[in-house]
Amino acid sequence: MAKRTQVVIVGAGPSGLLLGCLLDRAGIDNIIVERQTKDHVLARIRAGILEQTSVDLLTSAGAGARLAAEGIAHHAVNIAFDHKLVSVPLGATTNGKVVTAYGQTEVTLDLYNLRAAGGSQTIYSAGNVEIHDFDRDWPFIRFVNNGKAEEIACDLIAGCDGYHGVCRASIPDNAITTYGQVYPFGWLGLLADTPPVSTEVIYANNDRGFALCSMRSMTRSRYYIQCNPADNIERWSDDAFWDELRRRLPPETAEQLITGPSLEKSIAPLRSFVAEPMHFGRLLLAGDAAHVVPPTGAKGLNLAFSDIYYLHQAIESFFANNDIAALPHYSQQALARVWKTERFSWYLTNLTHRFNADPFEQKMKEAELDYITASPAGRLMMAENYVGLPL
Ligand code: RFL
Ligand code: PHB
Repeated sequence: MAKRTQVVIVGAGPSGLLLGCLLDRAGIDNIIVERQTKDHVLARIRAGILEQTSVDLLTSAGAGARLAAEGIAHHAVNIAFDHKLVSVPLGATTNGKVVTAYGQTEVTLDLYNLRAAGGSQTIYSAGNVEIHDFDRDWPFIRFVNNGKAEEIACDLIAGCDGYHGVCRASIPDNAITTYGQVYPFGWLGLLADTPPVSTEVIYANNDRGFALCSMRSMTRSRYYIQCNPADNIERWSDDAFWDELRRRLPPETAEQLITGPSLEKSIAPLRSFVAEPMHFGRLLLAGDAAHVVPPTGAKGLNLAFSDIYYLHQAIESFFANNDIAALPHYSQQALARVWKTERFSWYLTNLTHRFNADPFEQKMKEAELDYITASPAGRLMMAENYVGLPL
């Protein structure tokens, strides 16, 4: 077998790139194998809000300079129910921890540039990626590169290949348990070069359905509305989107809304999903490959990064101390945080979306909103989870 490395990372999304950069720092050889082209990966528009722990991790990996200069700190999160908007402060109750608006596209670009400068190899456009013998001590990966079959032998495989990837699917069914649910709605998202309607995120529960106001910069805004997941995107003109968004926001917010042509518009389904354990033999799953949260609360990317925090420590211990127990320990550590974050994302989705027209359920949600905004304990629960639970 021609090629060998210590860790093969499958997937060059944010999880795979961050892991690669942290392993480079620790002097551990790694190769990333990615199914898509570099341009495709770098163009994906997704998350927009980083927890403090994610900011710290990117900084410690050496990818924090542009984030420090361009990221926008949010000191509150807003929740609107019909015509009432309440603001939950962040920071004061969370030991100074806040969240930062900085797009996933920028995070991926910063990590990509850092990796390119370090010289570690990333193979894009890899076809038919297969992982082998990860239940033994000599795993390897096989794929097609520029029309030729290639193999890379390694000590460990990191499955950072997202929800639809090959790694989780390669684990025998009887060795993994999956949990989850698909929500009966999707999010229709629109990106525009218009000033954001609010300097902090607004989650709106309205009788026409959920809406979210977010931003990428002071001149670029990101909005979402709850929609039918089977809706055809062609049916949604920009004007139809803006009209519907305006109807779902409190009137004083709607009045401030500045509209413009969309740069991007797409529909995303919403699901909660966890696979456990996140370890099988010499395969370690991280990020969306192991779990998915609905985007309410902005946890997906952050949870991927907290996995990578635990995973790089486990991999370092594995190589430094021949510590095979570090691998199952990674899964236990990561899952403890995963489940709590799954709970919060599920909770905030339930609180802010309309599932059915049941007036009792809506009353329960209004009482809950009153509690989390009027009670110091309620505000603390909201703020502590929103800024991210400690690692
Ligand atoms: P990714 O980003 O899916 O990357 C996986 C990579 O693996 C590649 N791949 C393969 N490579 C080789 N061989 C195979 N067989 C492969 N199969 C797949 C893929 O091409 C891809 O490059 O997973 P990763 O790295 O774990 O990152 C996860 C995050 O991308 C995801 O959790 C977030 O985007 C979720 N998310 C949000 N997270 C936040 O923290 N804050 C937010 O504000 C936020 N907003 C969002 C979101 C996700 C959304 N969508 C579209 C699902 C908003 C939306 C609308
Ligand atoms: C985003 O800016 O894309 C965003 C913000 C908050 C969320 C989800 C997505 O909960």
